Amino acid sequence: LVTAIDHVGIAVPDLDAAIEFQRRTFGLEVAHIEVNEEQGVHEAMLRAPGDASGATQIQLLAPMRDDSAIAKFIGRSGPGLQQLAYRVTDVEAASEALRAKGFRLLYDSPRRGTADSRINFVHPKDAGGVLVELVEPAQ
Ligand code: MC0
Repeated sequence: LVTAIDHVGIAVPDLDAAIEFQRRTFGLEVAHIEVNEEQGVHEAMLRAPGDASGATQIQLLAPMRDDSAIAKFIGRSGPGLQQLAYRVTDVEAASEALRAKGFRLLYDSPRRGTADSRINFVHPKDAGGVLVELVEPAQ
């Protein structure tokens, strides 16, 4: 089902401060920054300097609205690991295969993720307490 670990997402209160922390402390570089209005997040993808394109990235997620998933997560748990994203070749097929096994998917059909990827999520209560994102990268 899964072809790679796409990214690990960290909920942060302040995107610029979190980018600076990761850069100065660990030497990670910004690969991509965007706003996702539907998800209510301002986000950055980071990678280690030597990584090939397609390697696992670190995603920093800052809330843009009080009613966003990230604002709610930080309000309850504080900043920290929020999601684990698996890369798949066909998010609809992967979602359907998991639904058929009884897993709850959060969306009936895929939504737009980072860099025009197509995404869905497995409910954290069905995945060992981890919010699992399925990511089909843009062609
Ligand atoms: C909530 N729970 C989590 C969790 N969020 N457990 C692990 N990891 C998380 N991230 C737990 C709660 O503590 C609670 O446990 C239970 O799940 C149900 O909580 P709830 O209050 O009913 O649900 P909400 O309102 O907190 O919503 C949780 C849910 C939501 C996962 C449904 O966050 C959601 O829709 N997430 C998908 C969208 C998202 O995360 N977007 C931001 C990233 P107890 O034991 O207290 O019952 S956007 C993104 O990721 C993009 C752009 C991309 O990568 O391309």
